[in-house]
Amino acid sequence: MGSIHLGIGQEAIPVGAAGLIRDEDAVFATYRGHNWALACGVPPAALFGELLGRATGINGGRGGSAHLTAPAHRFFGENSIVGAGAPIAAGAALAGRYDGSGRVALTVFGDGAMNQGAVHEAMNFAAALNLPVVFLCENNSWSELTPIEEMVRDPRLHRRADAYGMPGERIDGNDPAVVRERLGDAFEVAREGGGPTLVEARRRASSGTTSATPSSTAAPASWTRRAGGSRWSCSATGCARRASART
Ligand SMILES: Cc1ncc(C[n+]2csc(CCOP(=O)(O)OP(=O)(O)O)c2C)c(N)n1
Ligand SMILES: [Mg+2]
Repeated sequence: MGSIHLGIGQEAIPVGAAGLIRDEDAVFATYRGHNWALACGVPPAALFGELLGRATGINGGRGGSAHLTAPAHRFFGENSIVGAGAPIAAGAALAGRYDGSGRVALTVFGDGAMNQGAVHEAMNFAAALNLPVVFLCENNSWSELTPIEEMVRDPRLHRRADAYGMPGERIDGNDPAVVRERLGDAFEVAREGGGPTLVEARRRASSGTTSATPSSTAAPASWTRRAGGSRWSCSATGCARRASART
């Protein structure tokens, strides 16, 4: 089966969002999207079948862990390209303007994706055209083995919304009730023609970036420091699992 990107520790965000997603909406996730597929109503057996590459999987085993998709359940898929779901969501929202569906597009991505050009383009495009997109950043403070402090100068990611002229809010991603309420406001704004919102849900992931972080490839010595809070400790000669998982 290989490694998979687990959503352990980030469950409160899709759980809080699940009741907000209507039939006409569309959800775009990343490789860490299994919990979002479940939130959209993908049957667990079909999800797990897909993770195991079985014919009984939601995509007949061909999508696998990182590329499963279930449009019939409003889940327009995972995406292994960091940040790539955001422009697709903006396109889906624009299409909804023409097909009259009233669709709100929800795009979910990580804190690392906030530095991808495609995400910035999508936010600007959605704001400029006043599109019904909810940009949801699941901030687990890690991009693979790089902690957020080493990646950005200002970690208040939600404030970037100001630059695009849209609302931006940071919320507690550990509490499903908070997620439902605050994300619900963003959905409401979008449905009422108010355009896009950026929501930054902070959550400390309790699993490593993948189930096998990192690969068996020898890692640079500098990773030792960077992996300090992760499940792995790496040196120039290789990596070893640490005693305690990152919490
Ligand atoms: C465009 C692109 N660059 C690099 C990668 C390699 N990569 C896979 S996951 C990841 C970290 C992304 O971190 P974040 O956006 O915070 O999401 P998280 O994995 O923490 O949920 C990177 C850099 C990729 N898949 N796509
Ligand atoms: Mg992250």
